[in-house]
Amino acid sequence: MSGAPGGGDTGGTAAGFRAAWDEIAPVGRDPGSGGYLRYGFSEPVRRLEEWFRDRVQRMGGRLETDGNGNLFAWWGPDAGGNGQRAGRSGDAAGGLLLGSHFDSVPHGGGYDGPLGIVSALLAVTDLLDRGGPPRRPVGVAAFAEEEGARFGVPCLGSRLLTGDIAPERAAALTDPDGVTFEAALGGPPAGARPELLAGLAAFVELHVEQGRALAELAAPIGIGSGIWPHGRWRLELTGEANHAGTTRMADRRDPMLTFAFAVLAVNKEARLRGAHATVGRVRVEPNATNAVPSRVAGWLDARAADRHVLDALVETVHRKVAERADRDGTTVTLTPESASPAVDFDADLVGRLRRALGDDVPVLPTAAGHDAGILAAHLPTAMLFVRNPTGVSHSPAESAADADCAAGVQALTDLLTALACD
Ligand code: HGY
Ligand code: MN
Ligand code: MN
Repeated sequence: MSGAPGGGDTGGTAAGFRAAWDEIAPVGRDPGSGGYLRYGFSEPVRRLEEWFRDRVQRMGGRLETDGNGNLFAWWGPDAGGNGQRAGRSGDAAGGLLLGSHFDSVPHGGGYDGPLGIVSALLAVTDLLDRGGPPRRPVGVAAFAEEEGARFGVPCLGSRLLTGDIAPERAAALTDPDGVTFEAALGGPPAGARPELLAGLAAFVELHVEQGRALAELAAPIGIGSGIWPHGRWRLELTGEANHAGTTRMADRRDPMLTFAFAVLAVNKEARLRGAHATVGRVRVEPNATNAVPSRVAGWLDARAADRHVLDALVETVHRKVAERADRDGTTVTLTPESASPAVDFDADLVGRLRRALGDDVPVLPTAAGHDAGILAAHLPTAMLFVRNPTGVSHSPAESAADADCAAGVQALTDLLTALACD
């Protein structure tokens, strides 16, 4: 893809999509696992942002940052030259924002996030090729630290933009090396930007599906109906460090024992409720082969279609682990680290998506969190999903066919034509 209007295959073709995708696919890819190491504010993400800036400039767009690590590009009225944009000047209809995130989980797939950004840029290119600048402002966003893989809080950039997290709390978050978010950002985050949000009429995020619903429906794209409520909790178990060889089993206060029970309890209680719960991250102190641990920290990711089911799951796990800790002579704390309420995407916007794309396009919920889930509480928001034949995500096995990605680009172009050019 030339990046400038009028060049090469359009992004709505598999060849046009592939040409653009090949420009970013190698960035941050681990040769050993084939997965991606694109942590927030890391070198690979900075290179992807540089690719974004270069392409936007060649497309005649205007770049903007919000002071929270989020990057925006704008086209149409109030974009470019005069530095004004809908919402600030107040004299243009609200903007239509597309976009997603560049960051990944450790050894994650290449599509989770970047597909939404690349597809949006290709759709804007096609729109400009078709008929010049849109009648309303059209934007593409690259949100920072969506996975929370570095600083622990998911959708950190979009939560800062909307005021869903205090800038002081975000600034003090640290990564595993003790680097603060403020240091990684290069200064204190700006926090809420209501005037930026005020200029937006809608946000639509395209994302690779993280499941096989579209594969089973033999549909290349789908429309999101909503997001399950979900959250993250830190489970900390404290016992007594001791010698692995000389300490009798009856004399131990071993937090690893309580932790093992906790992992099994999480799995059982989720299965009993049709919920999804995971302990995928653990930190052991002192983490030595020949020492009974003093402390074990594990992180719980829990999600359910219904808020009450989720609350009951977490409460039951906490109660059962505390009972077990009493027997093990250990102590337990469960600390919420992030909460994401249930999301129903904007019914009117979903309806407009269905009219623009066809009533035969499936409408489906997701249990995956997204920046769209944060913005949905602040402006009309919807999502588009692209078929993932493996259904696997947060893994190198994540996949999407070029033809389906091109269908996603075409859907965004049709949406822009319907909403931003009418
Ligand atoms: O964790 C999630 O659901 C998303 O991929 N950040
Ligand atoms: Mn993800
Ligand atoms: Mn994602």
